[in-house]
Amino acid sequence: MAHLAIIGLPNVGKTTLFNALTGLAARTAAHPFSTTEPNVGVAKVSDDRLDRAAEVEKSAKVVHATLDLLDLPAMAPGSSTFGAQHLGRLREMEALAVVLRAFEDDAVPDAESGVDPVTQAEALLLELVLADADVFARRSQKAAKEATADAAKRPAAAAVAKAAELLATGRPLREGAWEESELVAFRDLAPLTIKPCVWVVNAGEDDTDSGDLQRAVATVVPAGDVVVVLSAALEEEASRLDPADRLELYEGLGLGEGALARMVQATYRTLGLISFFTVGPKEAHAWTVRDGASAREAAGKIHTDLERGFIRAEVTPIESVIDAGGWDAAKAAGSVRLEGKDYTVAEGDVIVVRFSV
Ligand SMILES: Nc1nc2c(ncn2[C@@H]2O[C@H](COP(=O)(O)OP(=O)(O)OP(=O)(O)O)[C@@H](O)[C@H]2O)c(=O)[nH]1
Ligand SMILES: [Mg+2]
Repeated sequence: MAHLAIIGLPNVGKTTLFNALTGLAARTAAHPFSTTEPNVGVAKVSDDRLDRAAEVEKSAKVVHATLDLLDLPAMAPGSSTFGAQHLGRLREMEALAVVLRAFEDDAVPDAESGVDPVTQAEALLLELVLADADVFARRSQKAAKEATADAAKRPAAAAVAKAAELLATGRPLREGAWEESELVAFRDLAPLTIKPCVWVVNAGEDDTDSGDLQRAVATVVPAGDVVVVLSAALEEEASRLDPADRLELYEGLGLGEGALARMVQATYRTLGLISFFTVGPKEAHAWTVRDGASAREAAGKIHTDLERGFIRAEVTPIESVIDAGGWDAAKAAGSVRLEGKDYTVAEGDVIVVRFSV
């Protein structure tokens, strides 16, 4: 299960985004620091392909993948409102979604954030770097002392020192080149700047230059981070509609399946996660595994018995199930393959595990 924290400056639309993603109704307000306690919720990872496969299989139930969300109080650079307690919560997350305000609205004061997403991205990135720098500077001193007494501890101390140096130059750890052993050496510190970030530019509903905003933010954040432009207010409104009306709204605005789906899918990608599916009359189910997982590992996600007793897997891309009009039809058409336990699962595979226990 992946955990994503939503952070950002005051009054930028963090809770609005949280509500849009979870369908919950946490309190939002037009004044800064309206969120004082974290909100927790679950976001559905919507996937069109799963819905279509469920349709052709006439599945009674559809189970989408999910993402655990945490909406935190505002960060304010240089202030102590975003306390050690919230930093601790952040360290437990697999990824961060940083909301940057670009919308202008006289009714929603922007004194703390402004409406330039680039300035906010730089300020927040620095804030995260400083939080890590503090922790690593202290650990580095302690580790150096320990290493003088115990030679076996030298490689770990060197890794921590190298990280502390990078942070001291103002750079996030994910910009460094790290050996696995180095990452292990400071894993217990749970550095914030090693976590993948999704930068969410909250633009006005009628903002038309989303491409420009996207590129501007992308130039100041670490390579590999995802930047998504959306309107949290619009997405929250859309999330309250029933699916047909929502689709109509999105289509009317030329938004395809909506910005939220794109954001969540991008988060999955940056986390190195992929989906595979099981489909049938009872249920159509999306499962999450790390990119690179074997068929046997994937089987274990469904049930430990399937992993233990794994014999082989029947596999085909979900598109071929949809196109053929169902799993049985895809099989009859010869598009289902047999794979062994070491097969590397591909994003979008439909899998039937043959097993015996
Ligand atoms: N016009 C406009 N208003 C928005 C948008 N997103 C949020 N708002 C409004 O901005 C105000 C603040 O939104 P919140 O979601 O509470 O912002 P927040 O970042 O959680 O605020 P704090 O928790 O106080 O830091 C609310 O009045 C929202 O309705 C948007 O995309 N456009
Ligand atoms: Mg809030």
